[in-house]
Amino acid sequence: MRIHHNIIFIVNKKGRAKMKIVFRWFGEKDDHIPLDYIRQIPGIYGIVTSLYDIPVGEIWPLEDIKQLKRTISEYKLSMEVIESVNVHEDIKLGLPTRDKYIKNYKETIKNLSDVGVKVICYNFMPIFDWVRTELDKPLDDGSKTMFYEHSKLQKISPKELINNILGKSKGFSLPGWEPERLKELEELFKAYEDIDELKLFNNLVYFLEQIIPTCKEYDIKMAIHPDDPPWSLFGLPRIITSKENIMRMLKAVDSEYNGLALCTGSLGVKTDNDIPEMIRTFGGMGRIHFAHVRNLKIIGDKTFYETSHRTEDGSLDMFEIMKALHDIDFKGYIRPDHGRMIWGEKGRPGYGLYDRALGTTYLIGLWEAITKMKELNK
Ligand SMILES: [Mn+2]
Repeated sequence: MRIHHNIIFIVNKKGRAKMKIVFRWFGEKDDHIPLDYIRQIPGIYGIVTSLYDIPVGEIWPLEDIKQLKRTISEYKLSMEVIESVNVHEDIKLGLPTRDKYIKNYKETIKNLSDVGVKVICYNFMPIFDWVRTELDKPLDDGSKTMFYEHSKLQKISPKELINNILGKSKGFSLPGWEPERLKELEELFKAYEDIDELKLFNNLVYFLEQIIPTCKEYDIKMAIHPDDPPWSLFGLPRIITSKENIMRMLKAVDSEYNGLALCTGSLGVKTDNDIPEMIRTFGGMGRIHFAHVRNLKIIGDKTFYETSHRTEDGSLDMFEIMKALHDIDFKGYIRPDHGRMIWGEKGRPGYGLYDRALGTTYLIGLWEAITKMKELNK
């Protein structure tokens, strides 16, 4: 059965479409949160998910995508954003085999458009995805959260980092930390020995030049996720870290289909990244298609932990961030991002239900207040 969404749900009084709140979910097999619970969060429009069983680089089978969509539709939730379709390491490395994987990526884009997907989130980080040094650091209020301490990272090897992360994931797979991908770690590091930032950037441009025409044809927007954290780790290059290099990337393939997943938490740990200003610039260009909105507390040089969404709890001003999104008339997708583990919840680090649900209502509350204040001040 195909359920059509009531379009009134996303249109405000004046008929202006507004941003859509979505929630990340890891599938029936690997998420402790049932869709039935997610749909009870006020204001939720849809699910952000992925096909976790398909090895990186393979074509996503249409039947599997349709099945996922059917499951989600049963709960009257949309599936318009995929996070992520991961990019094969050979593409990032610029190996001759990349063309095969790019061809597969285009097939996946076509298959996703078939079920109404609008945005594909991806990243272009070598070897590692997001990195933290602790997944369950206790906070004063008894909650637990993810923590990053650069000085600690500098003292350990990549292997030790992986063992720390996977050993603490409580049996949940972590996005970007699939053990099979990390097995050939030494080989991967060797392969990256002569890849500097410029080479990595050129490999990204090559990939985008190939896929963006397909995206245009099938009306699917690409949204690159910034590097998390936005600096080099273990000597590996990172290229989506600042306003300048994001601008360079957007200009290199100058199409609205080549866009950004603006993650406040990833970019925000670098104090010289002015997030509201970035939203106004890139949003004004029509290039932000997806936003991850969360807060974090910077407690030292390249040292931070993830907090609840509230402005007072972290280093980012969430009002200013939501106001910037409101000011650019953002009509894309917003999701709360990592939350703490609270109320005794056991789940995938960063992806509990409770704190992200609180974050959702907070973001929606800010949005309503901004909307109504603007109307009052007219
Ligand atoms: Mn993010």
